[in-house]
Amino acid sequence: MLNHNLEFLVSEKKLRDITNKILSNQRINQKEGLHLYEKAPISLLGFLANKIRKKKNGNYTYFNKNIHIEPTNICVFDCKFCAYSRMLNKKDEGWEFTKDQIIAKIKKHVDITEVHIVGGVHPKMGLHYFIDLIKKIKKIRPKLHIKAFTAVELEYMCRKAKVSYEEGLKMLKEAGQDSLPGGGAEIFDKSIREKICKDKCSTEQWLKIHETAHKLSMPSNATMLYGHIEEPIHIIDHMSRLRELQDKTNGFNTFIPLKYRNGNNQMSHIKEASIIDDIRLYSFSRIYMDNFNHIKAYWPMIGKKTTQILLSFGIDDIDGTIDDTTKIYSMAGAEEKNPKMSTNEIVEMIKNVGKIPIQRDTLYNVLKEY
Ligand code: V47
Ligand code: SF4
Repeated sequence: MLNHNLEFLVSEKKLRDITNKILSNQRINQKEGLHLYEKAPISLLGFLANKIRKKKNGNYTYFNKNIHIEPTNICVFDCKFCAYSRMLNKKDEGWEFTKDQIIAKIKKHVDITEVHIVGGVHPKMGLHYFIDLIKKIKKIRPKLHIKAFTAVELEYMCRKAKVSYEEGLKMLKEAGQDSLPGGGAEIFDKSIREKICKDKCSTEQWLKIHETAHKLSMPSNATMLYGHIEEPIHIIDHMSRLRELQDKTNGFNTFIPLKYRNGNNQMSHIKEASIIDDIRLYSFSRIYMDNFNHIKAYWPMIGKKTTQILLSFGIDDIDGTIDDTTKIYSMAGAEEKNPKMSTNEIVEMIKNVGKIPIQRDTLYNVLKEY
């Protein structure tokens, strides 16, 4: 029950009832979630989020040693928020790495445990191309965890190769792919999706692909793009659909809210969320996504300073060392133009807020405590 000395945080009866429900470990429903998200002061959200974080992860804050590979920025789709993709006919601004170039990049990074591979949807890089790439990576680094291809890329690959999601994912798994990243989810609500990314995989397809991966013992992550034209009700709807699938499969490792960045895209007129909005969204995620073990702040996108603040608002994971291998966010105007952090820097960032830095593998096994 709510301790008396907290009543100054929660004067309103409805909010107090919701708070008591959370404190007694009961799940809050969509209506309660919406009320909490819209009405609670961030001090209350932070308090509740931290309680949950502590119960799930103690004072541990996770990071991993990884690089990103973005094989191409050529893309057949036209998401309005994307600053990164180029059409095939604008090839001078695009890049296409060869498999040899990708292997050379991986060879340069000897101490990473994970490679994250996500790029544009190139009409000529299909399922068999990527199966071969994955085999080549596993040949030189059999133990490297390969987290690859958003549901958007997978939907296109499987459709073009005329195989079911299950067949396609099985082939990728046999080649050596270990898990799926969480991208491409954006916002599940149909009317918003129609306005920001109408030509790529649908909500139903995104959820089906992740469900199928979980069935094949390929875990995955989940994301949500926030801070553009969505309303609070769409955020609750998005999180509820993920929470429902997680109840069914328990295959998601982490939830990653992705803050919309407004540089160089077709929605640049939209103002970015404030830091208060970020804190509200992240701490609410920790409270509402009660069956997700981890909530990740992806630091190259949200910036180092905000990431550090979020560690005091329920966040227990900040992703990885990256080593300047991603362009998606710097092209969209994120603070980190050449994102890389040494292990020492990450450890310091976490220790500075009184948390315990843990180097993890992709599946959150502890590799080293600092
Ligand atoms: O789906 C694109 C987002 C995602 C913008 O699983 C933008 O560990 C903000 O999924 N502003 C791809 N976001 C990246 C992704 C990801 C990143 C880090 C870790 C993991 C993981 C997954 O990037 C896209 C889209 O939602 N995005 N443009 C933009 N202007
Ligand atoms: Fe293509 Fe992904 Fe950009 Fe959409 S977000 S245009 S699918 S690269």
